[in-house]
Formats: sequence, structure tokens, C-alpha cells
Amino acid sequence: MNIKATLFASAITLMPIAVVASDLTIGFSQIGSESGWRAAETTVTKQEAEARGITLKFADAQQKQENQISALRSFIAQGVDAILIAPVVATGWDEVLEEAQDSDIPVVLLDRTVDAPEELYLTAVTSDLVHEGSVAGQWLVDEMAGADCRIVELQGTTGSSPAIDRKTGFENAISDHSNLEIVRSQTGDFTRSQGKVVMESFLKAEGGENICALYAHNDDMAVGAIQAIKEAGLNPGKDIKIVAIDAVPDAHLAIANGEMNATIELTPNMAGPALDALDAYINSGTMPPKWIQTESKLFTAADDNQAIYEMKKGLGY
Ligand code: GZL
Repeated sequence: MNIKATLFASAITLMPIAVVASDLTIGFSQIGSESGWRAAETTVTKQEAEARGITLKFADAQQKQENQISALRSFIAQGVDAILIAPVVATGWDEVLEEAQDSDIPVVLLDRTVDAPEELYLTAVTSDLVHEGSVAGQWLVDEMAGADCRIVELQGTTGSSPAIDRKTGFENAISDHSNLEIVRSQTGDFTRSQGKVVMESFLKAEGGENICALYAHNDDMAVGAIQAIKEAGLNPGKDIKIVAIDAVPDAHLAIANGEMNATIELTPNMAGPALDALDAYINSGTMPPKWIQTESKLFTAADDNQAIYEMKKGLGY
């Protein structure tokens, strides 16, 4: 059974008032601030902890796994009650997770998964990353309705579970449609700046007139690519269709302006379900499912993106 969580549920907790006094101290190893979505996750995590009266020790890893491993060892040495981690890549965690287990410190994964025995973490709060890619691919299948389309792909951080799984899902969705072909695929590391640079290289290599669509593993890379497409004298959203993932405010704004076509929402509130699961586990011995799945919702030009932009832009992005 997967427990669903939605962004809008978090909207009602944005004005944190400590409703309970908690003596819990929790360490949070965050990847960094590579995207607007990541910044929102950090903001919401701090708000969710404050609302529960939890003491949160925050460590920003600047995108480096070695910094996350060091942070976890520091949290273990401090004897925190639990650890939250958004793991930058999927591999290389077994040893430090075993150290946390040996110290009886439960670990909860946020928004990304790891290739480690599931006994080494309490639960993972993530979306279905493969499904997100499939939704993006199916949107393009429907949009093209059989017409040929040469696709370029901006991948997320190499070796991260979203980059691996979102690629898999998209390829699965287009695999039976020979009119759709991925002609270039390269990492933009989930950032706007790299999304722009790599899209510039795609445009130079292929010729903008030969690119029909962009699939970006997150909105920030898509927003960077939009700038590159404009600078090449083309119309993003029209000459080159654009589908991405996260549903950050700037993606809704781009869709409202006709410069992007679709995005799939990823809630930044992974911490709410994570902290609830930790509270039940620590205080009542309740074992959560190994996966707490958050919802994924497709947004297109059919939605009121201007209104959604206005609502979301105050949510910590
Ligand atoms: C996905 C998450 C990704 C976001 C990006 O669950 O890990 O990391 O889609 C972020 O914006 O960089």
C-alpha cells in the first residue's frame, strides 16, 4: 500500500506553528540547490520540522556524495534520533547506511532512491520516477499523433535515480512509435545553466529546424533550454515542443506564455510524510511501507497555468 501525498496538502502547513513539542533531533543531508524544486523541498522540509517542534540539523552537500557521507557520519556521531537524506546518486551508500543501522538511527530517503538493501533504510518518500517519464513520453505520442518527431533529451544528474528512471519511462512510452526518435541525449545536471549550454550544442549539431521536441528531466533544464532556443531565433513551445517534470512556478509561467507545452508535478513536500512515518516508528513502533509514493500530475496549456504560477510562487521555490 502506497501512501499518497500531494503538494496541496503541504500548502496548508506553510504557516508553521509548533503544534506539538517534540524532543526529536533529525539530521537532513540535502543534495544542494541545483533547481527551483530542490530549493522548495529545503524550504518545506524546514517548515514541516518546525511545525512539529523537531530540531533539524541541515547539511548542504553542494552536489557531492562525499559531503553527504561526511554529513551522515557527523549526524551519527552526534547521536541524532533519525536521518533524512536526498541521495545525489544511487550507488555507494551501503557502508554509511550500515553505520547508521549499527547506531540504531533510522534513515529515510527523500525524492531519490539508492541501490542498497532496503533493510538499510526505514522508507523512501518519492514519486514514481519511471511513471513520470512515461507520462511525458505518452504526452508527446498523443501530441504528435503519428507525425515524425526528432527528439533531444536533457538528462538529470548522471547516476541519479531520477535520471535513470525518467529516461526508462520515456523510452518505454515511445518504444512502439517509430515516428518518434531520440536523436541526442546528454546530461544537463538538473540545472538551468547546463540546460542552456547543452541545448545550444544540440541546436548547433542538429540544426534547430531538425529538432521537433525537447524532453527535459526537470523544468529548470527546460527553462535554460528555452533561452537557447530563443537565442537561436526559434519559438519554444511551437517550433520545438517542450515537456519536462517538476511543475515549478516558472514552468507554469512558460506554458501560460506558450513557450513550453507540458510538465508533470513533483511535490516538494516529501518531508511531511517522512516525518509522520518517523514519528509513528519512533514513538509507536509502527513500521512504514518501504515506499511512500507521492502523486504525479500532468499540466498542459489546458490548465490555468497563470493562476497556478501565482499560487505556487510563494511556496518556497
Ligand atoms: C526528483 C528530484 C529531482 C528534481 C530536480 O525526485 O530528485 O532533483 O526533479 C532535482 O529538480 O534536481
